[in-house]
Amino acid sequence: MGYETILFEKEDGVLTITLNRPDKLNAANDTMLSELQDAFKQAGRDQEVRAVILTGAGRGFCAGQDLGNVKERLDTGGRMDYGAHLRHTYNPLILRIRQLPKPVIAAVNGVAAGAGMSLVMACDLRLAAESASFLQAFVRVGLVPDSGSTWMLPRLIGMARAAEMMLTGRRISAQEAYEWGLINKVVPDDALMEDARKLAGEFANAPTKVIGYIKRALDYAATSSLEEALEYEADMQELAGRTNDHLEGLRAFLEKRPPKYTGT
Ligand code: T3D
Repeated sequence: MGYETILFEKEDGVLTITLNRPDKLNAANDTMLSELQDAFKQAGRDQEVRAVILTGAGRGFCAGQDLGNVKERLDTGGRMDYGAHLRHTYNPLILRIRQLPKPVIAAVNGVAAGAGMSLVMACDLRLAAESASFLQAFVRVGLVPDSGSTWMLPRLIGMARAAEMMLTGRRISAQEAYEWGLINKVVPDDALMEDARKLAGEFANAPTKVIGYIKRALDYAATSSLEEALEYEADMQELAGRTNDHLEGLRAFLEKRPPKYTGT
């Protein structure tokens, strides 16, 4: 695929995107941010892709914004326009991941800091290696949590713990993240990718279109009233009811055999 900062590998319906700047713990520079946008766009368009794994090369998952880049701007007398930068890079990327109508699994192989942690939270399911860790690094460099952190983190772990992580910048272990509900599972370091591939493989045989509707319904419900959520569920159910996979699921149940979903 010709990317400089990420690896893009497709196999058996699963696309694995690997952040690949290991010397910098996969800190995100502008090239990486635009390559990620492009990779997730491809994932959405490619009918063969039915699940995505996001992981990191080396000992880190992603250390957030590349602060070297920011320093270069300071050294040349300029200030970084963070608002504009966020609006053009991280914000559309987070939305693209959330709105991808396919499941995205984070396989967190090491530290996830700042916007790197936001990338983890934007995924649908999160597996982490025992040695992984998580921090809201923003405050440590005098910045406000961004890239959706203020929206996603309290929803995952509650306001008290989110405030603690954001205000102190404290680094938490994978085990603590699991106990707090930030991630779905902790696995031994050397089993992480195998576990992630197994899960993604199950998704590659799941009713993909319907999974897209479930993602939409969950995100919608996060900011709506019960009445609105009920109405939206009815809309999504109507769409699900028109899929081939719904019919196949019904037939398979009645014929007492495993379903063969095509994702359509
Ligand atoms: O508009 C906008 O862009 C605003 C967006 C902001 C979003 C953000 O993400 S702000 C937060 C940015 N990230 C951070 O503040 C985290 C900085 N990194 C760290 O605090 C630590 O590296 C970690 C706690 C993540 C890991 O610590 P440790 O001891 O395991 O590793 P290390 O030795 O600090 O890092 C290893 C190398 O990676 C090192 O390079 P070197 O010395 O071996 O050449 C280090 O400089 C580099 N590195 C780590 N994080 C970054 C980085 N280089 C550039 N940018 C980084 N964020």
